[in-house]
This record gives sequence, C-alpha cells and structure tokens, in this order.
Amino acid sequence: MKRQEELNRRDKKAGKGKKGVPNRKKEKGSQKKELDPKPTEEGLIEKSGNEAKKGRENKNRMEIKSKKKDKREQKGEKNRKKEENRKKEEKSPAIKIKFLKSAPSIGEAPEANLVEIALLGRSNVGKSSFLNSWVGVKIAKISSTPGKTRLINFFEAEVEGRKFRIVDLPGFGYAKVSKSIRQEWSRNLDQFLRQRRSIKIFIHLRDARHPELEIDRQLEEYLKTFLEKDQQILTIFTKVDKLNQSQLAKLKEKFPTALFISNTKKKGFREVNREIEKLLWK
Ligand SMILES: Nc1nc2c(ncn2[C@@H]2O[C@H](COP(=O)(O)OP(=O)(O)OP(=O)(O)O)[C@@H](O)[C@H]2O)c(=O)[nH]1
Ligand SMILES: [Mg+2]
Repeated sequence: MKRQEELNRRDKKAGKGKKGVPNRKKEKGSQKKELDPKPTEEGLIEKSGNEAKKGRENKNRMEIKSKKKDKREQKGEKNRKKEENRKKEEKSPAIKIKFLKSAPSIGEAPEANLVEIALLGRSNVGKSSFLNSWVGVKIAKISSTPGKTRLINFFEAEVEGRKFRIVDLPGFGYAKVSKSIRQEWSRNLDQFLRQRRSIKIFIHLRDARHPELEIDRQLEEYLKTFLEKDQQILTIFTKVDKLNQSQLAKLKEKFPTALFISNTKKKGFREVNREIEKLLWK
C-alpha cells in the first residue's frame, strides 16, 4: 500500500494521473501552449507582414473594382449622352417657333408673306402632336378626343435665319359636330387650301394602322385638283409605334415615297427635316 502511494506521488509529480494515464488538465494546458505559442518577435513581424500583404491585396482588389465601376459609369454616361444627342437631332433643335394666331377662315388669316407648310389629315391622326414633336416644343394642343383643333392655327417658325409658317388645321372626318358646322368647316377649309398659294408643302398625315382609308385617298385626289407646280404633297404615316417590324416593312414597301414617324417615340424626324428642307428651300 505504501509502495503504491509512493508510486502515485511520483506519477503525479511526473504529470500522470491514476495508473500512468497522463494528467488531463496539465495535458490540455500544454497542448494549448503548443497550438498557441506566445508570439515571438519574429512571429509578430511575420504576422504583420502577412497582414500588410493581405491589406495590399484587398486594396488592389478594391481599386480594380472601383476602376471597373468607373468604366461602367463612364460607358453609361457616354450612352446617355449619345441617346440625348440622337433625341436632340430628331427634335431638330434649330427650329424656333411661336404661335401667331388662330383664324376660322382665310379672311382672318395673316398676310401670306411667308412660305407655309400645312398639316392635313383625319381627326385624331396626330397633326398637332406631329407639330410638337417636330419642333421639340409643346406648342399645339393635343387631345385623345377627336376634333380638338377647330380653327386654322398659324405658327411662325425659323430655321437658321429662314422664316416660314406652319399651319395646323382642323381634322376632317370628325363626325361629332353637327352637319351644318361640318359643312361650314369644309367650306372654309376648301377655300383656304385652294386660295392660299403661300402653302408650299401639304403634309398629309395618315394613320399607319389604317393606310387604306377611302377618306385619305379622296384627300389626295382633292389636293391634286388644284396643286400648283411649286406646291408638293408629303405623305407622313403617324403612330408607327403601333406596328410590328413586318407590318412596318410592308407599309414602307407599299408607300415608297412616304415618311414614317412616331410622335410618342419621337422617331423618324431626321428624315422629316431632310425632306422638308429639300422641298421648302431647294
Ligand atoms: N401611339 C401614338 N399616339 C399618337 C401619336 N401621335 C398622336 N398620338 C395620339 O393621338 C391622339 C390625337 O393626337 P392629336 O395630335 O391631337 O391629333 P390631331 O390630328 O391634331 O387631332 P384633331 O386636332 O382632332 O384633328 C392623342 O391622344 C395623341 O397622344 C403617335 O405617333 N403614336
Ligand atoms: Mg389637332
């Protein structure tokens, strides 16, 4: 017994538990020491070296990221400017415009001392919208209810110092007014269109969704009955945003000399400017 006690005491001293099993507490402590040695100066230097390396790497990564972001932003900005310029071009920024007066008939019209462009077409086809989109200013009244424009509206325009007038006319084929008013309108309009020799371009606006209307065919025939050599008809289809690609392609094939625009999408106005410039000044 004494011998055993002696042996136990020696084991305890040597860090072992009962029956030669190493003392767990001490073992744990010593393992911890091995796994997590006290940082030596070298360790600290090495550790701080690694951290600095990591920091540099992070910084580089961040710089690359922010450069990429900058590039993306620059590209976005470029595209935005490009789109803005395209829109500006479509709007023809060179046109200055002001409202001159409204007249119910030719008797009240301003003196015919400038070349004029008349906007003709069915009610609701987009005559007033066309004027606004073309000049880039909301100057003519628009309405989803047909018959908005009831008078002959004169606008004075100027492009690069050259003055001309735009005449926004009431639409034809508007059924909601009484027959007598309609007859008076058409009498006034007929007189105006026949006698107003200062009109150099009759812009005939037609709805791209209904290209074969009898009323549009009749208008063209009617205009041709009094058209002078220095007067032209320019057919423009509106609302092309309502057509799909193949419908638009078919329409273009059928009307090769016409122009095609969308007032809502502001499309087709470059061609409009080019054509008007050619017809009005050359
Ligand atoms: N989707 C589409 N809608 C259009 C376009 N042009 C005009 N509109 C719409 O058509 C409606 C009639 O437009 P207006 O410009 O007032 O037509 P208007 O020919 O002057 O009509 P009246 O003055 O009644 O003869 C409005 O609701 C416009 O927003 C176009 O190109 N696309
Ligand atoms: Mg109108």
